[in-house]
This record gives sequence, C-alpha cells and structure tokens, in this order.
Amino acid sequence: MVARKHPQYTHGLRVLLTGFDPFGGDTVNPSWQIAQALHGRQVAGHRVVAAQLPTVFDESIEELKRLLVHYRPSLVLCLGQAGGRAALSLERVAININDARMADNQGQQPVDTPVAAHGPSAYFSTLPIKAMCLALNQAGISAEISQTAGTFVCNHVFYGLMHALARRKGLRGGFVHVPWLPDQGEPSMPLAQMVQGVRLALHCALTTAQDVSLGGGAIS
Ligand code: PCA
Repeated sequence: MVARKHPQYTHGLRVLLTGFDPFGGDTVNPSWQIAQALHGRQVAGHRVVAAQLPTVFDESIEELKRLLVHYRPSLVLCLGQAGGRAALSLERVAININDARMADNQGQQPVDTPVAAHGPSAYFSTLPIKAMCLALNQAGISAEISQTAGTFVCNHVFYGLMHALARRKGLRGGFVHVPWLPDQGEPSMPLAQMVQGVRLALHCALTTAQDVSLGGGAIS
C-alpha cells in the first residue's frame, strides 16, 4: 500500500524533505511549496524526496514513520510555516509536549499532553545548525537559530522525528521553520529565496559531519 502511495525514488542515496498542508484558514503553506520545488533535485549526491504531512496531531507522525520505512533516507529535514518570523529558523530543540492554541486540521486541540508517553523531555536537532546558519547568512539569506519550535504540530513532528531517529544510528534529522510568503502577510520571504535557502541548508547538512562552534544563543 505504501509502495503505491510513494512509488518514486527508492534507489540510491536520498534525503527526505517534508512540508505541511495549509492550516489555520490559510490556503497555502510555503513549507510544502518549498519541498515540492526541490523534489527530485540532486544535492550533494543525494536525491531529494518531498512528501506532505497533514497538519494533524498523531497522524503526521504516523505518516512520517511510514516515509522513513519506505524511503530509508540518509537525512531528514522537516519544514513548517511560522507566520511572524522573518528568517529561516533552524530549530535547535523539540520538546515532549503538545499544547495547541488552535485546532489542527482535524479539529484536535490537545493541551499539555506528551508527544511520546515515555519519551525524554526533549531532543536536540542532529543537523549542524550553526554551520547551516553561517552558510545561509553568507549567501545573503536571512537565517537564525531558534530555541523553540512552539508546541503545535511542528514541534510534535520534530519530536516524533527525533524520537524515531533515536533508534536509527547514523540517520540525522532536524526541523526548519519558514516565514510567510509575501501574499500571506509580513514579515515574509519570496518563495525562490526560501527554496534556495533550504537547498543550501541541505547541502551544508549533507557535507558537514561536525557542527561549527559559533554563537547562536538568545537571552529570552
Ligand atoms: N506550521 C505549524 C504546523 C504546520 C505548519 O506548517 C506549526 O508551526 O506548528
């Protein structure tokens, strides 16, 4: 069944790049547009496989796990929209909590439930976020380290990803939040720039084994 739903690109080295469907009344989600734009492209010897996750608690993680089994990627990057942010946000940490300020696309609105009942409180990204941030900024694309992916479906998926990868040695993964598209409101970033930025971030992640030591902290 899965093989029919996700038929392409099951040979060779792959990176899995996910985006979400629109949520909260929006008709587009830039995270999915970026993933689609990069689908099939070669980056540092890897083929990008794009997949859409539903903005739905639990179901999103189930779909992500199916994708991991089906594609057996070398690296996973999940993207999500973060309206109000001006830069590509390289997420540092996923926390074991669901606390939804609005309903997901199936009307679920969990409050203070764990993502994984017996999981640790948090996981760190295993991507070289400092090196990625540097590479992006050097290319003139606004990027920042983010200390929280929120408590909605993006954090949920990020935590679910890292929880799944904790049992898969050598498979790295992380999460990047992206700004609105210009049509959605301000601050925004043009789609072409976000696509270029995510491509560059993937290239950096695939070619950087050890992250660089570079200030990226926040006071609050
Ligand atoms: N952004 C939401 C969920 C889906 C998306 O693209 C979030 O930041 O949690």
